[in-house]
Amino acid sequence: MKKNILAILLGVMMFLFTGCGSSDMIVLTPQGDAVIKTDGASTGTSSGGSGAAQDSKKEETKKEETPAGGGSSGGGLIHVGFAQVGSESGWRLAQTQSMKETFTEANGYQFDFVDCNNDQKTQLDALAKFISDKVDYIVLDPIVEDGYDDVLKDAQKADIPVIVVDRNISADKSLYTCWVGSDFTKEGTDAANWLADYLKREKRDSEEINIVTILGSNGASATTGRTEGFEKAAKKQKKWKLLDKQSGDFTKDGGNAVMKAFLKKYDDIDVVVCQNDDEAFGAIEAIKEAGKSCGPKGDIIMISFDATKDGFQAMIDGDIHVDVECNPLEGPFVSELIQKLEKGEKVDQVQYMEEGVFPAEEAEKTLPDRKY
Ligand code: GYE
Repeated sequence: MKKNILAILLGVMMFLFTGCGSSDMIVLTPQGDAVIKTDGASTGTSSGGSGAAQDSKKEETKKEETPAGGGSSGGGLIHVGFAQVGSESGWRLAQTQSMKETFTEANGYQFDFVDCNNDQKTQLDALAKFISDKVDYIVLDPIVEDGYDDVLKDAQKADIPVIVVDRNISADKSLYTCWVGSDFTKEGTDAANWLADYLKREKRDSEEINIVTILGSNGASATTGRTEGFEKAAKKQKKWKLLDKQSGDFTKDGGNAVMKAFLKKYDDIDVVVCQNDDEAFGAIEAIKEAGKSCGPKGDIIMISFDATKDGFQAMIDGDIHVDVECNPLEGPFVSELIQKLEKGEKVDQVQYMEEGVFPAEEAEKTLPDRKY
């Protein structure tokens, strides 16, 4: 009898401890505030904890706690090493700024920043150096998804917590402390849903629609997620034809070169999906040079991702139809995680930034409030 009461008590405690099985997420607003958001889309499936890289989003949105680790060396500054992807885009510059503004001496940090120039070897070397320098925390924005397992094992052996930001990695979740970034697949789905609604509103939903995509960098999870989300939703649209896709490497020059090639190859492009704003700026130039036009009053529908201030300006200028937001203001949030880990608190393994979809007609009104 006593045993039963104990079991019930234990059960109640477990229920409370695990957050009542809810699927709350901490998300970041574009203003950089951390807020808890309940994900209504998440199912009540029991946690499998498989650790497989391709776990479904439902699996990922669940709150998974991970043990704290590391701790600052002595009473001085907390030493943080950040291996940044590069400086390929406006989004990237905003993310770098957010990190640099956060990890200052005044805020109690010693900050080592390495711009890895989109080169994974440089990034792996930077991570190895952080380990040999015995930093307190490593922050990694992985250029591509694969190839970090060994260095993460080294960091783990050295007892250095690794916080992965922005792009995802395929390494087992047990090899890093946590990840904070964007739901790229959702961004791709949002873009496709916007297009379906727009075509309906324009009474073009019975027309054949030819779509080309300027992909981001090959192997980056931002590219694979956006592509997967868009293509899955596009499959449901009988009239959409995905003509072609090529990488523009998340740069303006890349977007320009790919768009030029597309315009040579196809004379009936209806939609260009640019996987970031910089590529869109390059593509817009190529379209205009070819004597065509884009944007709500033009020939070609332009979809972009990131929603930087320059992206907003391009919408106001009439060149882009819609910009799907990707929030780069991760600095304060990563700092908050580190402060929790310092206190020995547990942190959630997966955390998403809060993001929206901005159509051109809202751009003028929204631009003054934009932070990046
Ligand atoms: O969309 C692009 C940048 O990883 C989300 O990388 C990021 C992407 C972003 O270069 O502009």
